[in-house]
Amino acid sequence: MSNIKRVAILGSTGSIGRQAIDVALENKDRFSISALSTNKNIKLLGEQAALTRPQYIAIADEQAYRSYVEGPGAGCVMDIRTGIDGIVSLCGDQDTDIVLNALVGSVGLMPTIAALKNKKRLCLSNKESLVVGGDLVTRLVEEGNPIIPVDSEHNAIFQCLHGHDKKEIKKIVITASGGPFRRRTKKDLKNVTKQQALSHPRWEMGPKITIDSATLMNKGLEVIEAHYLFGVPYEDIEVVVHPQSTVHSMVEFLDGSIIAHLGPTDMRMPIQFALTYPERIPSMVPGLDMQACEDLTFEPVDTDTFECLAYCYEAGIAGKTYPAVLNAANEEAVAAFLDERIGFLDIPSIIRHVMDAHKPVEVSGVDVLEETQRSARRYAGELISKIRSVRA
Ligand code: MN3
Repeated sequence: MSNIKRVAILGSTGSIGRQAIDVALENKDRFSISALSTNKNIKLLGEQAALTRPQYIAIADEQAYRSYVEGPGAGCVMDIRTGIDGIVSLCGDQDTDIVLNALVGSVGLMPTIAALKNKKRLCLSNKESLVVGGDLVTRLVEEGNPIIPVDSEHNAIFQCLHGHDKKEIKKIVITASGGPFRRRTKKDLKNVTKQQALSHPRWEMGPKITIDSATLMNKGLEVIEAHYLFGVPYEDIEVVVHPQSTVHSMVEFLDGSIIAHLGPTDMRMPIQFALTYPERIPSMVPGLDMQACEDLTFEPVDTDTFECLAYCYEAGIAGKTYPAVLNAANEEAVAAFLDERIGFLDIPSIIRHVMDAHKPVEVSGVDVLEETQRSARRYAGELISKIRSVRA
């Protein structure tokens, strides 16, 4: 058997997916790509497929799938699939050792479940899988096959915890850059534009996560993600603003020692670590120059202004279907904000209303989550159209 690990990259045309391809191509002696998937960016997918020669590709959007198989994909030797089922099926292929789930949004849940059920190594960038389905997903995690987090903060915590027992953790400290609106007041945020919200000071990311970073929703989702990944109660998960984003996160242990993870702000580093774990190999990413390092500063997070973060703690602690509802409302609100149908502060307001109207139930299975999210999205949609008619 060859030592080359075969990687399925779900969401290969997104920011994380593209960087994962870079890492795999840079380490051809270790990795080959067995599968790629996109929602509908078939142009880039075609280029990636020509470059990496996977056995399988999946195009979630049916129309994009048809244009591809009738166009550039015609006569191609790859097995081309469509729909969410097509993406999920990539997680079970015998030709795949590692599934890197870099999908955006709650659509990532089913592939996460499939990868764990099929006993693949799951490198998880899709935090929504854990936010929406944390109770279901953690039940599938087996000893010896942990989820390897790709999200930089969680990848950092995962590294800090190496060799330590969970019982030794006093608390987890997740760092936040503070986003583009750090130190702003609510009044300042009332009329911020989509462009302003999309210019993140530290990280280059896709539009959805960039807006989530501006509202601090992203940090809140990461708190829930950390709760499920590391089994730490919410009261032991703290968020601190660290504008330089050099410390990616920290763990405080029972004896008061804090172990922190530092590195450049480049996602290729956590992606590579997730793929090579437990080994470390040289990286193409230039290391951190400590001589040139700015001051490393820390400040409290302002949850009065950035209410989304407080809502995430609330939903996480309340449990049951609350996190799924919070996430669904956020996805709808962010899409509407990106379409310029609602204002920036309408995002937390919509989430608040949808959460308040929700009657929580126990997460007994995927169907419960689907029904819950559907009705949360429907209600969020109603609120969005009301706001829109007021604005027009
Ligand atoms: Mn992150």
